[in-house]
Amino acid sequence: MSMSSLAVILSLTLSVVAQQQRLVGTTLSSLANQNVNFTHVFAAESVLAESWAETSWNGLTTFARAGPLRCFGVESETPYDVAVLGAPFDTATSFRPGARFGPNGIRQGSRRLGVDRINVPMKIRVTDHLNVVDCGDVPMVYTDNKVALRQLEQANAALLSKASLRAYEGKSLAKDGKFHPRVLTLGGDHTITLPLLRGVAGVYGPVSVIHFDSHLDTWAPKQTEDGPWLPDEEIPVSHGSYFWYAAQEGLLAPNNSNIHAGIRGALSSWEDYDNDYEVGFVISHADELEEIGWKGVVQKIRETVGDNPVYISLDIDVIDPGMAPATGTPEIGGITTREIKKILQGLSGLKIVGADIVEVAPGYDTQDEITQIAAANIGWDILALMAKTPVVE
Ligand SMILES: [Mn+2]
Repeated sequence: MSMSSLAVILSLTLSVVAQQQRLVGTTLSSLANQNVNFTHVFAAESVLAESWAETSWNGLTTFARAGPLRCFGVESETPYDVAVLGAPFDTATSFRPGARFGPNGIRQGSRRLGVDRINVPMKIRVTDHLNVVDCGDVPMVYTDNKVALRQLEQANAALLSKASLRAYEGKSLAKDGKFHPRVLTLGGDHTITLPLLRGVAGVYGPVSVIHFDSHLDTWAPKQTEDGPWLPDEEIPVSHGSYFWYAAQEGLLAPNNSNIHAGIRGALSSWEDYDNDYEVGFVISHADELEEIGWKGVVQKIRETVGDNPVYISLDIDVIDPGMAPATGTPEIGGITTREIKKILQGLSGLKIVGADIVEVAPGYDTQDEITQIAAANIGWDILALMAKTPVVE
């Protein structure tokens, strides 16, 4: 190779390198020309900050990107329409514990959802109708269930006692005639429903409960012949007896206007069904879905609750463990996520005064978070039901 051809190659190479450097230089200088100031980019008035905030799974992980609020602290005066509240409690469960991590598991499962996104089958965008905040979790002691449940009761009552951001035409269903926020609680084992029902009954009077579960949860606390409790000791409430206590306290609407849907758990005795009826429920069994379909289940629910104020309590074990394995007491033969969505859509127009989703124990979930995603989507559908219908007489 001659010196001149080497010079040509060298100069060509140098010119390519120079061109690449120019390209890099152009990119850097165009950024510099825009004077990118990251303090400005993330400032409250920035258009970019706004669009970033609407993108999924960024920022703080709240339920379906609801705004985080220190509901019990410095922001306790800020009004809202719905509070999402975590109840990290699992020390009254009869089998596998772990639901104390349910609230954050459900939030994690909701990261691709948004309260500001359109729920297509429900035909609604929640934020067009409701201001939803996530209050985080209630502190619940892990050494004394009675105290822990009282903590939740106080927190829930504090939220419910406020005035909601929005007021509506017509008369509120609340006993005081005012409009109050609604609470969507993320459990927690199912025992938490007792203090939550005390809260809604305090505001609205007795409510009709729509209870999605594979178990009745109406069992009376019972000392066996050689049981562990001393003669005059109180038998503590558990995730299988809280509805019995709720009935004793007059929290449930009368005349069997409460319903279980998805029931399929084993019984100790056929008399369990008599007891369940006395507590105030009617039953829709999981295997009925094969015969009457989701429309039949919806019809049965609507006939049962009528025009009463409604509280929805959903144990994730109502869903088949193939789609929701991460729960304390799984039962095969459950309903599918598609069926629960159709049933919830069928409840459109009911006056939902509050709701909970319980028994999500993320430690047993699959790596793809299947249970937490199912629970989150169910919560998102319940918010849509709340958005559709204000609690007006
Ligand atoms: Mn259950």
